[in-house]
Amino acid sequence: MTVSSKLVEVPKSGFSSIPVIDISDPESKHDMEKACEDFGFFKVINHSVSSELVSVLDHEAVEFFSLPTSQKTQVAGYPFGYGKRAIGRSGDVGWVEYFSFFSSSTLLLFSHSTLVLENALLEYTKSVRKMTCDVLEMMTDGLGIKPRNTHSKLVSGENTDSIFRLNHYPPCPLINNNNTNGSNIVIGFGEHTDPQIISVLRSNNTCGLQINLSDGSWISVPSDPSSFFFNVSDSLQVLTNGRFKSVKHRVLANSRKSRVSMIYFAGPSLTQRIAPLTCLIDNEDESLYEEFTWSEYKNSTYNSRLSDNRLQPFEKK
Ligand code: GA4
Repeated sequence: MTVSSKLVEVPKSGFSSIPVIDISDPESKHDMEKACEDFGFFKVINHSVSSELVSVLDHEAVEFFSLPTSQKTQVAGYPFGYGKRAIGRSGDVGWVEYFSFFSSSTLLLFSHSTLVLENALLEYTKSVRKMTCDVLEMMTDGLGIKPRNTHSKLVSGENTDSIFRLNHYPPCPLINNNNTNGSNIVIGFGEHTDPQIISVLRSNNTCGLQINLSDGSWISVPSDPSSFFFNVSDSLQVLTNGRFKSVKHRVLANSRKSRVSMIYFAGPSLTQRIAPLTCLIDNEDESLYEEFTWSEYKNSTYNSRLSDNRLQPFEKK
């Protein structure tokens, strides 16, 4: 966790607002494609994930994080299980506690949680996976790629390596409320890009998430508990040969309010080869990246620092 005196910058380029995609309208594919190219980030509305399911999970998450630390640490573990402050295993820290689950279509490898939480998680991840596939299919269509399931099939099979994570950012007493110019910030989760294909985030009504624009400025994402936020991750940047941007993002702690977010990191199977799609390049020379498997990338990721540029070693010289 860093207490920084850096000012939150104001965007210099013509940014107006976070792109909003209505997934019930097939024509939104054009806006989605543009959002992926310009920001690597968009908000999805009119989705089919049930609000009741979301409420159950929200409630269960709040209950879990309210438990005494001694009880939560009984289910501590990395990469799956409970964690507090420490992020990854290379020394990063943040004003955050979390609970990560391995998630695949048939399996939830976590035996300590309550039955209610497990059931809610299974139902939620099933529903979010379906929405993720719909979004990826719309995106593939927007790129003019056939078949429609070119991307969605990477995250929908039995062996996909996805993660589901609950993050809790408690109110932070280190933030000085008397400082009115916004220069006193505490990092909840430091700047990074996600390594998978796409990430799907939902949060309660507390803001804190920021995305980084190409001019380097940070944009605060207004919270919206009824919508989902999608961010392009590293593997999708490679698959599209850099056309879609893996968005750098971070979370700032709040002085008074708790933020609870739930994120589904949609990854491919460990053996999946990741390289620019041949239909997006005219010949091999145009490829910006060396091919890798998800397992290779994942291994290098888990040995890196949060803010590292993890794709750099795979860029063609
Ligand atoms: C960033 C995206 C996901 O939160 C995550 C993170 C993972 C972790 O918290 O264990 C990592 C980070 C994330 C990338 C670099 C490594 C691994 C922390 C870290 C320092 C769960 C993931 O898949 O990669």
